Amino acid sequence: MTAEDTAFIAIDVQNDFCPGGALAVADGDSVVPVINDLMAAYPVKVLTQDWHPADHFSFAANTEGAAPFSLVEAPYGPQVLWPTHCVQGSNGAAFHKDLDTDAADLILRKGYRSAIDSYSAFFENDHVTPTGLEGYLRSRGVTKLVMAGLATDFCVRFSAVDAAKLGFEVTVIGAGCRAIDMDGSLAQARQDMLDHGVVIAD
Ligand code: VGL
Ligand code: ZN
Repeated sequence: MTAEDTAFIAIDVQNDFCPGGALAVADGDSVVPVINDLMAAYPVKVLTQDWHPADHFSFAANTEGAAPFSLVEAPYGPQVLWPTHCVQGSNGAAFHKDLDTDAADLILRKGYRSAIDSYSAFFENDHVTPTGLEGYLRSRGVTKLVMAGLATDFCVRFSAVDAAKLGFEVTVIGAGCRAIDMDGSLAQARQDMLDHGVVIAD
C-alpha cells in the first residue's frame, strides 16, 4: 500500500444508535473499541454523522398517523419512516462518548435536507445527490476503503455498495458493525454487498 491509499470510514457511531438511544441497535456500543483500534491503523480517517433537521420527512412523527418502521413511497422510491433520531445538535446526534473523534481527519454529515434521507455516505437516497465524500477521498489519493459502524443493514450497506459502484475496493469489518435487522434486512444487506464485490471480513 502506498502511503495514503486506504481510508477507514466509521459510519454513524452516535448515541441514538446505541443502547438507550432513539433508534437503538442491539449491542451498538460494542463497536466503539473495535472502531477506535481500526481508526488508529489507517492513514485516512473519516467519521460520518447522521444529522437531521427536526422536521425531517423520514421521521414517522412528522406524518400524521404513521407508525415508526412503516414504509412510504418517496419521490425516489420506498422509504422507511423512523423514530425521530439524530436531530441536529441533540445529544442523540452526538458521537458515542468513547469514540476517538479527535483522531478523525474528516467528519461528514448527511441527512440534513428535510425532504430527502441519506443512508449512504456518498449519495443521498435519490442515489444521485452527492455528499462530496467521493471528491474528498479521490483528491487525497484514496482507492481502498475499510468500513464499520451502525447500522450494518442501512447506512453501512448503502455506503459500502455506493463506494464499490464508484470503483473503490471496499472491505466491511463485521466485528465493527451491528444491525437493526427488520424484516430480513440484514440478510438482504449482506447479499447486496457481496453482489457488488464488497469483501465482508468477519
Ligand atoms: C440509519 C436509519 C436511519 C443508519 C440512519 O445509520 O443506519 N438508519 N438513519
Ligand atoms: Zn437517519
